[in-house]
Amino acid sequence: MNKIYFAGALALLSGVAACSEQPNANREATSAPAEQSATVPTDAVYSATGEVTGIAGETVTISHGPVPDLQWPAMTMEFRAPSSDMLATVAAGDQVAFAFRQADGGYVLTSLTKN
Ligand SMILES: [Cu+2]
Repeated sequence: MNKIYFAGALALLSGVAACSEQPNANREATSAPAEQSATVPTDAVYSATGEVTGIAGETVTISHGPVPDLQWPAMTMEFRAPSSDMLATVAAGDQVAFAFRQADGGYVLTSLTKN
């Protein structure tokens, strides 16, 4: 009588253990994409390097290399500077390292360094 009860308890325990693994595995698999999207906030700052091809007021055109974080290929595009002061030390043809963030209607530089 005791032996049968013990065997039944073991079967029950192993059954519980097997069942509890399934939901855990599912939770791990579904939480990965949620974490990924959480790591791309809209105020993220991206960095790249490139060559200045033109400056007009507070806008600088940069032929920049790939930006993996944004899945951008190399391209030439305009960036806004917070003020023309940031662009005072660079000229067309300069190699630069820069950082930027997304803003309404474009991309705004957060730093610009002549290489
Ligand atoms: Cu670009």
